[in-house]
Amino acid sequence: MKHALISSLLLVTASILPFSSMAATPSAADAEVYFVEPQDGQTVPETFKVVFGLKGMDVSPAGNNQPNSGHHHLLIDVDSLADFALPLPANDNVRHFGGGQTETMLTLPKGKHTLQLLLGDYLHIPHDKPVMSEKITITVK
Ligand SMILES: [Cu+2]
Repeated sequence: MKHALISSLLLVTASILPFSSMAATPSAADAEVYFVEPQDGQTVPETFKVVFGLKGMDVSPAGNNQPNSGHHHLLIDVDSLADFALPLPANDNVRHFGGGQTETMLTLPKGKHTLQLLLGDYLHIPHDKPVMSEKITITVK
């Protein structure tokens, strides 16, 4: 009985919420995320510095719902993301910088790797439209 009441309340709540409230955080039209370093095609040592650049929006920590802002995610050897409407996974290939960091030291095994930056909103969800860098290729020697 209690269960039925809760689920009907949830149904009502879901149906009265406007669809737009489920939509992703808008990005700024001129927003751009890019690598300050390394450069595309660069050869780097096993541990190297990665510096994130952002124009047109502000960096703010995860959990901080501030308009026109987000935090960096570094995608390592990621070909494609499953779903831009969901919070980004956190794993070795998808690194979150929820503290609002704009650089990191990265250690990767020798060989070729791709790097790409993707801004996420306060809930780690890519913006609409996504603010994503070029995918760069580096060689770790
Ligand atoms: Cu995140």
